[in-house]
Amino acid sequence: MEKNYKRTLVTCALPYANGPVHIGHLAGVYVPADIYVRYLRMKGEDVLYVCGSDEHGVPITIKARQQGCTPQDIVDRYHKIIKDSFAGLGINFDIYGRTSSKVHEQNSSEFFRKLYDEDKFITRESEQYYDPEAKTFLADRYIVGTCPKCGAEGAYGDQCEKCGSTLSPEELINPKSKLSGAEPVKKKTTHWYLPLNNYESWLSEWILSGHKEWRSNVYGQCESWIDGGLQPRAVSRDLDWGVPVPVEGAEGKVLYVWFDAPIGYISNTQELLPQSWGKWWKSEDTKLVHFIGKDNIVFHCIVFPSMLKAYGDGYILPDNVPSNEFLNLEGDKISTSRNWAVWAHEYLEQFPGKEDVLRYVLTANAPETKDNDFSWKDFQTRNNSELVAIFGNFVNRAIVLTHKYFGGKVPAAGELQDIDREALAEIPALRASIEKNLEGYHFREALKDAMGIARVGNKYISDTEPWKVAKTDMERTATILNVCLQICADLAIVFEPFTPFAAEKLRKMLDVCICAGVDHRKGEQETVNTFKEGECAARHTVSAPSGADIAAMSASCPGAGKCVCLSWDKLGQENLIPAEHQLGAAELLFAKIEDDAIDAQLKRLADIKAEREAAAAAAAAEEAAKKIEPQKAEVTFEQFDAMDIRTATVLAAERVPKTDKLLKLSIDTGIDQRTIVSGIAEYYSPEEMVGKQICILANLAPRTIRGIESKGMILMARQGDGKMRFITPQEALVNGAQIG
Ligand code: B3M
Ligand code: ZN
Repeated sequence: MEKNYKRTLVTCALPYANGPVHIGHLAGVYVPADIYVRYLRMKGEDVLYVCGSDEHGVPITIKARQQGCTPQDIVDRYHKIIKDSFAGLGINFDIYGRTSSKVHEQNSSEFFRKLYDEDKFITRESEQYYDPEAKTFLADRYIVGTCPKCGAEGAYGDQCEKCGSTLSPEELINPKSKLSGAEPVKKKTTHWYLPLNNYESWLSEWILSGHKEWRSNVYGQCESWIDGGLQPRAVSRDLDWGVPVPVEGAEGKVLYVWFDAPIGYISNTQELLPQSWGKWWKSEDTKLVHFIGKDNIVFHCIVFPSMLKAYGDGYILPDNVPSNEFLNLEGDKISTSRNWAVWAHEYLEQFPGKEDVLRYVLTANAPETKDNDFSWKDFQTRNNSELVAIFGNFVNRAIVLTHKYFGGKVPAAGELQDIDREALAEIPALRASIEKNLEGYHFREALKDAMGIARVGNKYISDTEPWKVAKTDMERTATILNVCLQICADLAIVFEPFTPFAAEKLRKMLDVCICAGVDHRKGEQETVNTFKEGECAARHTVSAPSGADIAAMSASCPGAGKCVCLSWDKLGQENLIPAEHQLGAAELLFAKIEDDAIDAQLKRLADIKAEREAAAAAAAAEEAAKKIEPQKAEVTFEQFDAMDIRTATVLAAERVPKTDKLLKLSIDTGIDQRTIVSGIAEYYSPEEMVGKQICILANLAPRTIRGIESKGMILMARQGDGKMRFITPQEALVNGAQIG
């Protein structure tokens, strides 16, 4: 049943501040959330949009150790990079906080303390790995060893990155501490656990009976967790980075990162709205929506709700938890450790002015119901054949022709013909579909419909051909261009959630402004401008209390009555821009992306792949080199003594024509000068061999190889990978010295 809420609190998963964000994060969480928030704001709804960095957890401490700096240095660095990337893409949270903040430390400590005081935890003693030299417990990631599944060295205690197997430290062969190299020992330690089993029937009722509308991937995961039987979950860790466990006798223990991180949503809200945060978190009138990736489902649907339930005090639960599947890159899993990703901050540097293109492609290809693939070719095609050729082309033709024939003033429409009415009639229908899709978290479909409006416009202008009509009938041309400009205004509204930069540019061309809704970035004041200054001729700004209705906001705009103010509720209505309204200058909305830009990206990825493959081949060869052949059958002394092995020196060497492997060597054996043909060209050039002292089996029966008589054999040592080296006396000797 749809509840009637008064406000919406949207949270996005807090990215770990141990690396930049990539397109997988953007497609999975942040772009869809941003579309949703922008849409609700344009409808005049009161929305709070909260995110921040997740700055605790073991990976951050590992990265700090690798880089020889402190965990604080790491999170400071990545917090900034991530924050700037979001801002660069137009993802404007009301607050982008951090879990290393003071507010959060207090808040999460207090949260733990209350549950502790009320006996909501159980304690359990368990054996954990301990580094006797570094004198510290070891998180699974801190233990490395040989993978029991694939034999790779350097597998972690929780996962082998080589074969992808999930492991436990017990399974590792030859486990070693990453800190000291010492062999970890088991040691007893006590931790606090949240007994999720106590919340099982409540969770089942709330989710399995109450939220059948959740996406099937989310619902399905919840169902399998609950049906599988919930277990107590540790909420503390032995670690020196994080929020200290705020009870006596807990030295060296911190809150488990997945205990403190979701509380970070609350802390960040408090930081922004120290007085009024409660209405966002503790009012049944608030609709809470968590946007997350699929690997976060259990924490947001099972663990965090159980924490809030245990805490009580009126905390609300999410109304929905839209979660996407994963995005792949060029057919391969995105991986930070393998550098197989498109990083947001690099994209912004390499494609300035193309923020919207990424937002568009990631939405058009969003992995909403299944894993999906990002490819640079598709990126280029979607830009060139959709954004440029349909949306941009339509807008450009409409505005340029209006300037050409009517001096940039919106011409009045005469009587509409069927073709005009039919085009305009499509828009309200598309709007209804867009709204339904956005409200149901189907962003891909919603974008398709929005693009549908651009297609309507593009088809209309192509079919009506105002540039031809203008030769004979200016009145009809006026009507056609009026219709086109109304559709442009619709596009300036409908694309605001999806491609906000282009929508803004379009509004500038049309010289209209828009109510994009109140945001809360100014905190308690809640009077942030909605009409951006300089956006229309009146250069007005407007302030309104959050949640004010759109009509009231528009009316309070200083430019009301003087300029053209658009808002979501006008989408698909008639006459959005009145006749005689003066347009701004025409600009290109989108620019073509040329092959060289795409080729550069493909090359970068190909280089990464080649590097990875070369490293894998080198590692395989290293393994093969270690392979030792079993000993041959026994020989007698006499058999050995029959072999005449001598020192000799290479006098001349040349390649045997038309072969890759053979060298023809003239050698001085001390006994004579002779020719030996040897298969060592793969390992030595002729130049390298000349002058070298070697060992030969001198009395081997001669053989003819490629027409050359070879007398004897050069002694070589051969490794498991086939690599060969000739044998040379440890000190120069005369040629012909006997070996044995
Ligand atoms: N940092 C995991 C992630 O980025 C985690 C999300 C926390 S949300 C409270 O995938
Ligand atoms: Zn493995």
